[in-house]
Amino acid sequence: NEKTIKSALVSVFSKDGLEPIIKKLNELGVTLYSTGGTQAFINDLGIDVVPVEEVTSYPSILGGRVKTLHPKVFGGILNRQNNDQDRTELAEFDIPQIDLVIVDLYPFEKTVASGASEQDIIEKIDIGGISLIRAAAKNYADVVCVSSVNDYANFLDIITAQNGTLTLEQRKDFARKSFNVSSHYDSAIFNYFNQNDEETVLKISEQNGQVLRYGENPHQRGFFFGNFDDIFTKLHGKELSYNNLLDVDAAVNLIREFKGDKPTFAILKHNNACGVAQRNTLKEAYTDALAGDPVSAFGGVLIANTEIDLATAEDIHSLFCEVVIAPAFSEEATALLKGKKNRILLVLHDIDMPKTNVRSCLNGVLVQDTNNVTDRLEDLTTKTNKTATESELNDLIFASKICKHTKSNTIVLAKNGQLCASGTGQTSRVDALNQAIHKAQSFKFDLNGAVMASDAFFPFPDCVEIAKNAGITAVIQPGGSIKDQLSIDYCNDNNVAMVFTGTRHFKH
Ligand code: 93A
Repeated sequence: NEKTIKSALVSVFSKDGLEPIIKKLNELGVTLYSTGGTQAFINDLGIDVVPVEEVTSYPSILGGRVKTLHPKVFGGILNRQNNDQDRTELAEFDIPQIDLVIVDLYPFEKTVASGASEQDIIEKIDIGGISLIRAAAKNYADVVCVSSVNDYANFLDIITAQNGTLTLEQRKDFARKSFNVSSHYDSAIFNYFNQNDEETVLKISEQNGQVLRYGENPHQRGFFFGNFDDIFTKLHGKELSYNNLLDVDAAVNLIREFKGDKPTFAILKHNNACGVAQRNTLKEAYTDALAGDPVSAFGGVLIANTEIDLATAEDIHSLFCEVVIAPAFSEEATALLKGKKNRILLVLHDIDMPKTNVRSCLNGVLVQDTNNVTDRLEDLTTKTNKTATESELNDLIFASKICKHTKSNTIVLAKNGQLCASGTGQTSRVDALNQAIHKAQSFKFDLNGAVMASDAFFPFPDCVEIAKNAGITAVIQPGGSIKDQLSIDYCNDNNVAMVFTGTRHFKH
């Protein structure tokens, strides 16, 4: 299974490191075939080389795009030396045997990295060279393929030590490396085209989507696809930004939980509620939503589940906010709220929201059903000896609904139809709870008799213990941990009520 190299086709882009190999092959009496630039390089070394055009009886054409792509070249590489038919055809068509192929491909990746034009990049997609590599590597039974400058030293050592002869294992190892080179090369081309795809997405967005001032930050482009007017009538204000749209989406989804309830007002910042309250009048609801966190409310998105009247509008008017949303605005309220040029006023139509949710992920998209399970009193199961009072039950449902629309991990604390505070987007539930308690206390909320909602189960009883010590008397959670009982036991020992919803509300 040893083969001695008697002929070689050398076609390299970079001539670096080639000289000692050519000299060695010449010393071993190997016949050299070569393409234009490589041929000139070999001639300059004073060594004889047969131009590939002489083999093919064809010139290099199309500006070099076709120079080795010819049956005489590929026949010379792909023929099986132990196959009689192949031998006959080789003789019949006057095809020279080629035992060694040395190729250094057009530098595609380097050209992309240099910021070259698209045309220059396309020209650097090597066709002939990659075919030579694939052909020679496929026929490793008879042919040696050296496809990378990195293998020159090793190859030179072998032919020096073994007088131009290679074993089958050595040829196969060069084939393995060659397919590594060719697959890497093609992946680089794919990645380049794929990148272009992303550019295309942005171009299509620019032409067909709504062009936003920018994306999440000023250095990012942003576009919106959707039919805004189906959902809202815009009464007043500046263009909605990318971040406004995200907040509006969060606000609309949250307020839908309270459709048909008594007047409810919510204030959102960065897609999370920082204030929510349900009261007998909308004005009171606004006042108590704002009290939840007057600091965060600055520049927030406001939403009501019922018409905004003048009394409420008068209070809202003194707050700097980006967007106000409601199913209706009274005439006087509209006139007053239009008093600030940039303030966006949106009338929310009574329509269904999409049932699927799409977001980008890695090099694709994630699609899921929207979370359309609303927690209801009749679905709760009490797990503790203490049952929640009617007022606690209302607060538990209220808190759990807010929880569903708050970034995970989240804990929501509420009391008397008012959001006291929430912990949002924390990496642990304990952190979320501590954040909520700290925040509620900093805004002077008395948490005695307040309730706690969690978006997901408690793996340990630590949260209920911390909550109890802060004054919490009732807890709502989905349940489902193998250690649920530890939290239930703690509640039983400490006169806390706990109910299960059976539905987890992660929001990542
Ligand atoms: O344009 S090509 O894809 N067409 C070919 O037929 C061809 N054959 C070899 N490029 C081709 N090559 C490449 O030319 C080799 O991979 C190598 O990178 C380069 C060597 O050209 P020269 O010897 O003229 O410098």
